[in-house]
Amino acid sequence: MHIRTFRAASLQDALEEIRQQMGTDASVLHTRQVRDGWMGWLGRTYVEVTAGLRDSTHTSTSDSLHEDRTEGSTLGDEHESPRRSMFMHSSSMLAGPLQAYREQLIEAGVAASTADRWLQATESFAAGLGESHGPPWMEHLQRSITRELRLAGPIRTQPGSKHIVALVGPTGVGKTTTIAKLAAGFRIEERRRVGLVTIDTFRIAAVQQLEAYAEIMDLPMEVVEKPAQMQPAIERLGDVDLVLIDTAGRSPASDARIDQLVELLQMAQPDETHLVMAATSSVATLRSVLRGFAPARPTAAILTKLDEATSTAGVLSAITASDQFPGIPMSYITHGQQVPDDIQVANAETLLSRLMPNTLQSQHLDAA
Ligand SMILES: Nc1nc2c(ncn2[C@@H]2O[C@H](COP(=O)(O)OP(=O)(O)OP(=O)(O)O)[C@@H](O)[C@H]2O)c(=O)[nH]1
Ligand SMILES: [Mg+2]
Repeated sequence: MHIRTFRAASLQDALEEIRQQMGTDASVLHTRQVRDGWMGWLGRTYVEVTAGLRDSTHTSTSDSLHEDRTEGSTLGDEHESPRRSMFMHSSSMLAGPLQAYREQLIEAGVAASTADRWLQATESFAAGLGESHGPPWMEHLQRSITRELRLAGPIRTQPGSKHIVALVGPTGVGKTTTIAKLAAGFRIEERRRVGLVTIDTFRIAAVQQLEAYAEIMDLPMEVVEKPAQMQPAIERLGDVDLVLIDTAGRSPASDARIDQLVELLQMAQPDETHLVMAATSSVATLRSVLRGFAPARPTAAILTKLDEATSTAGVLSAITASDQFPGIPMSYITHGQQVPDDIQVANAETLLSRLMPNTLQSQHLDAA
């Protein structure tokens, strides 16, 4: 089969171009909306259609007409709307259990185009192993998503060099709690000298919250209110290996407050900035957080509240790379309120074991 991809401003335009260039025997294999520009910002939306044309030796036989109908509609078929063909394509190509997974993924907030990408990769993966008609599908799906996942690894410190790490993110996602977990882990397990800075002076309770952790762990702590205070505060922390900067929660929609945060952070010149997001958030919220905090130039993402999330599928679809977004590497995941225990370095196994509400059950069924 001869396969080509076309991009146009609308589906109708794309179909017309395919009709002109490949003829009316061409089949629509895949359709998706694409937006250019970083994360879809400042970009145009257009439609991308992948079309296929069978070798001429097959196109005139009745068999080929039958096959075209199973893979997608031929453009010459007046009775089949492109939208319906698209649906038929995605539901008829996939092996039975993958159809059910497709529905679950979409229900978890994953865009249909992402679900299709993952599931097609799953089928190819299984076919490569010679298991195109058998289990374990869930394992294949998990492996396919793992290949898209970027892992940042833990924060790396060197004794004697001041490594500066800031945590940013929306309100209430667990920034301060995560700072406490990280501080305890580096101080107790890694035996590093840790200092804390908070620029969350918006609420007195926020300063007190971090102060309480600093006291328990006997860590130096500085409070910064204005950009000019940042460098002197970091100096005053003395000879520490790791500086953890806690910030006030910001709404991703508040450009002015995010600009203020960026201005303060610039004075600290952090080596790493981790964007903290809750695994319980919707895909739409996660996308707006990723967009809203882009000016802070996050180098990694921390996913909190994994213990409260029923599924990680939506989160993974939001943080993995797509045409509109380069993806963000995950550094840590947190799975409870306990300091310092409920944190671990982000790893594919944990993230994917909770892919869908019934992942474990599916693995059981697959294995049966
Ligand atoms: N279930 C669960 N709760 C968590 C986790 N991490 C933090 N929390 C809870 O989430 C709530 C908010 O945590 P904070 O650390 O204060 O959140 P924050 O992002 O600093 O909040 P602001 O400073 O107000 O923006 C607290 O009740 C934490 O105990 C987690 O991994 N799982
Ligand atoms: Mg806080």
